[in-house]
Amino acid sequence: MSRRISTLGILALALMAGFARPGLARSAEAQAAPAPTTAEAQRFVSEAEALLLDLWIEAERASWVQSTFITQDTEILAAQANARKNAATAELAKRATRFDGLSLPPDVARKLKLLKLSLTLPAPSDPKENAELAGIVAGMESAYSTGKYCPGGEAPCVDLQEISDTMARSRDASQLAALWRGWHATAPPLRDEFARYVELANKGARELGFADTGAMWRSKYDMQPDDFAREVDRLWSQVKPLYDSLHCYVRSNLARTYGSTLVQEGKPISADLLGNMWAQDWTNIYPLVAPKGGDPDFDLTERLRANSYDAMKMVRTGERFFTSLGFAPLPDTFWQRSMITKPRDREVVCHASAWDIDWLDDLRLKMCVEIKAEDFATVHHELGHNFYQRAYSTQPPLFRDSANDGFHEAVGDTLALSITPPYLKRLGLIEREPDPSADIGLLLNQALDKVAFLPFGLLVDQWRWKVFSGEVTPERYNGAWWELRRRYQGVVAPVPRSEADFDPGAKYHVAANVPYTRYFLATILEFQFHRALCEAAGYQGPLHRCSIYANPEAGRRLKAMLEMGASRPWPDALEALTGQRQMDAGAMRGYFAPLERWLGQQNTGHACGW
Ligand code: X8Z
Ligand code: ZN
Repeated sequence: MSRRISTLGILALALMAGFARPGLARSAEAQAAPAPTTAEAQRFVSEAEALLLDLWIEAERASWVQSTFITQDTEILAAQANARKNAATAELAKRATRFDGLSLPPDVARKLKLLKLSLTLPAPSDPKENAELAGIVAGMESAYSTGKYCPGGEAPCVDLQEISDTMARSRDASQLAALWRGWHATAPPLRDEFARYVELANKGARELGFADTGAMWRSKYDMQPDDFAREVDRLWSQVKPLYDSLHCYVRSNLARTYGSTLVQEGKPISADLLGNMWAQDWTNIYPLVAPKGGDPDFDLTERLRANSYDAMKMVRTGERFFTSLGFAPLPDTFWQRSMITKPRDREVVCHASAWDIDWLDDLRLKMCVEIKAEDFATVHHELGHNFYQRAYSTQPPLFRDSANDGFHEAVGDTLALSITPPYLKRLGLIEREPDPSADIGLLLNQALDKVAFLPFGLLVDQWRWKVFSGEVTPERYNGAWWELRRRYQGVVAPVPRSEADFDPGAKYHVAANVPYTRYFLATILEFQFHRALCEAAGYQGPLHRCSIYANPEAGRRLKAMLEMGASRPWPDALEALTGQRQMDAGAMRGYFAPLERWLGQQNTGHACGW
């Protein structure tokens, strides 16, 4: 690492000092400079890649330490490293405009484009403002991760994990509302900081030639930002009928538990009754909505515990799925350096993530694993990131990323779709495969996760896009959030809200500046991937019964796409795996078709919608 810094020191110093920058602002200088050449562009790109790689690794190490040991110092160190990375990237992106309009080899042109889009936090050129922005984001992530609800009296303070575990099980409406309110009370202190973050990030985005930060995020999909927004709407309209049916069925079942005063037909559902803080995953209320006569009659959480699974065994089992497909086992350093359980002696960011510290094979998982079905799926999700990272590690640095961010989120979830009863039997977790009549229960459970998630996956960034564009100003942050939650999810807040609240900040990705549309895309894509891999495996039959476990052909197909990284526009990667060039919810609708028919029957006579 030190060797690389010394050879690149001159370019780095030039960047930090802000000289030798034939950017747009320096028109007189630019006119005087000789015309750019292909050779110069090639040299620029390779030097930029080497410099960025060093800065990425440095920022990654600092962020790892912050996330696994939150203190004031680690937060400052991470913010500083991120500020350095962001400043250098923004500066390089501006310098790259020198080559605009030049006819370049496709690889070089693509790298220049990716360089301009690589930041999720666009740095303003003023070093003070850049440092302030990086500091705010690090601070918001720490504040979110250390948030507690203190009910008062004798009751101890509880963190998000403890609150979530109670919310998953409790059927006591007043307790649920109190927990919901308690967690959301951690967010108002972030409101002013968030508004300042929006202002500074927008300044950085505009300096880079984007209308605002939201437009910059939407530009990462190999199409015009407005076209991407329309594409997302198109996908939502493909799946909305399925969501509406599920919402209707769940609401009428919840009314049986909570009474028809609290849960009313034709009205939105109270957001605290769905088993999850954000009503984004409803699997915890499966017992309240289980189909009579169509229930698989096993509970994966209970089965994992009965079979003495611990965090290590959960992760080892996830790894084995990947190795069964022909991927090499995780390196020893993964097991030495990962954080897979919640430490008792310090504050950490428990929100799960997967890392590749050196952009080669220093892969790590950071997760506070609990022994439950939800975390078994999340382990596969995270390992999907790790195996993707390793698959593209032989690409040049600017191509070491997924085809688009939805792909990164979809890989592990695709494998998790193969956690079918025969697979669980193979693991020894269940003794008998449930009767085919239980398929409705299995599909319903899956829909409470995947279908229920869709509108939430969509609305988080619908809100942020409006905030970044200025359509939603700080005075309307919370009101606009609830308009969207009501419109898309059909949920309402369980307790009165006002602009003194900041409910979006009670979600990790808002506090930590992580774009969210990626999860909406992933939910659609994973069914496309699953269908294609099942076909490659020669499987015939209903998609919800297909498992690609240990199928070498499916493994080869998946690996080939992962190895492409970001070297080609995402439709090429999608085509390599599925033969399709469009994201398409048809596979998801097909997967759930038997359930959709069944829901239609259950909903007859009910007034659906809200
Ligand atoms: O944030 C995540 C992963 C890490 S990339 C655990 N997910 C979203 C969330 O928790 O809100 C996975 C599903 C959606
Ligand atoms: Zn993820």
